[in-house]
Amino acid sequence: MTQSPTTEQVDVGDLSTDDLREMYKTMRLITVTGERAVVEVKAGRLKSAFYPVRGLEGSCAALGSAMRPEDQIVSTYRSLGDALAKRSSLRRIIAEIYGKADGTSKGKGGAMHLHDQEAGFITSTGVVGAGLPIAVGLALAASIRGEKRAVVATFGDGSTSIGAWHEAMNLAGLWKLPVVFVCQNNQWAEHTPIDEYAAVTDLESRARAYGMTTAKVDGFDPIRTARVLSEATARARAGEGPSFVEVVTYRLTGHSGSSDYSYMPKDQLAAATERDPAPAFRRWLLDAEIVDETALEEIDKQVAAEVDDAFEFAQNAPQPNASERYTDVFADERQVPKS
Ligand SMILES: Cc1ncc(C[n+]2csc(CCOP(=O)(O)OP(=O)(O)O)c2C)c(N)n1
Repeated sequence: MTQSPTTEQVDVGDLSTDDLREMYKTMRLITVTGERAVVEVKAGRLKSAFYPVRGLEGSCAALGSAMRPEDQIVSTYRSLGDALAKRSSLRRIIAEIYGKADGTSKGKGGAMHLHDQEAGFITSTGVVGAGLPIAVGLALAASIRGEKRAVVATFGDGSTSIGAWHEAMNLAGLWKLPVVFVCQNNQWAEHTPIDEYAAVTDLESRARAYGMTTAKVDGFDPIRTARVLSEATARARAGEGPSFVEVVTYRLTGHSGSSDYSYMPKDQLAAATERDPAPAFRRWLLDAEIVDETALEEIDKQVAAEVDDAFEFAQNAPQPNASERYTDVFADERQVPKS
């Protein structure tokens, strides 16, 4: 593992102080919202599957700085960070996870199928690897219509061993589609470490075989990650074809909100925890004298208030009305069981 950014080595490129502050806020929002969701699940107030994004905060914040409003994203069940990076409303995401009428899909999608049309957050899916062909379809549509946008697909390292991943990568490479494939390599697929399920663990080299621009970045270095992802989204918007970015991170929790992580080697977990993205970035912002302690405390306070507000909003939001059961869904009413 390489080190987290240090004051001397970092060239922030085009990122302004406001961008860096925004990245820190996004990281904190992801951490605090995720931790709160786990508490709510364990307390039985949130009756939903929840997959923590701990460890990916820097990578998601970097993606947030690389994406523009017109870009679209397709994510996975581990989607909270991607939704926040795409500037989806925190209140409405949390309401959706609670299955409430004020959610981004009026409570019909839930955590597994988050969708926020306004934000360009097209969908998340619980089927490993299934998001990539959807992203390729969106990118094909954008290129046929002449729309200049990047379509981002995020997925875990485990997806790269799924057939749909290879089919999607091949078509995107062949047709030079405006997709950015972002592999969030957290080194685990549920309880299996990457070297126990993959013949080739250098995932970037697999992608290279499909004729696209590839990169591997340290996901604990959000500034370099932001630069690489910005180049990739710009390439897509300019019609220069797809990219694959392997963002190497580490999952700082178990697979799902309720699972244990006793199977994870303690030394690995401890080393990764030392690089916990939001605190590491906070330290770096202070050391580099980019943002002072008072301003950071202010951001921390804002985040705590926004998260409290979002959960309160979601918990008090109305349940969906039964009369809305068949609106906005594709099922044929005659085929839906009545009981
Ligand atoms: C097609 C398919 N096969 C198996 C599963 C069961 N499953 C759920 S999560 C998961 C691990 C996926 O790991 P990875 O893609 O690395 O994502 P991560 O959970 O690490 O973010 C598996 C195998 C599934 N949801 N879909």
